[in-house]
Amino acid sequence: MKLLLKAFRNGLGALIALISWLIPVSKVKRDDQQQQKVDEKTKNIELYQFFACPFCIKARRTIRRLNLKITTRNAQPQDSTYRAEMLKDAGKVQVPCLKITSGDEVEWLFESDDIANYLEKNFGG
Ligand SMILES: N[C@@H](CCC(=O)N[C@@H](CS)C(=O)NCC(=O)O)C(=O)O
Repeated sequence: MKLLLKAFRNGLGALIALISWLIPVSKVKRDDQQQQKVDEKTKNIELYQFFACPFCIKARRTIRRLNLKITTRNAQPQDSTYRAEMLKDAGKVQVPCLKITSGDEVEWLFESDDIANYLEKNFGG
């Protein structure tokens, strides 16, 4: 029963991910120089996520709309090194989560609303 529910949830999530991918977003436009600056900043940001999690879909959509090159890390498999890293360094496994690295400092930002606000504040129009 538990397995069936999990399969249903994952299937539904995958369907939402597909629909979200098919629905176009109105992307933020920048000139080449501005985009390069933004790309330089986002090199230090990674999104830890599960493919079919609705909160992660929302975060990926924000990233797409803001035209950001942010690497995604699959933390779903139980043996994922990203999952283990998150548990060890951030103290819990919860996605979506932004890993923001500046020099030796690492910040883990949880909560899809806070992630959207952070990205909007730093890279919005
Ligand atoms: N309030 C959080 C909810 C995030 C959440 O519930 N994420 C689930 C996946 S959909 C999670 O991280 N579960 C941990 C796990 O399955 O190990 C947000 O908006 O980001």
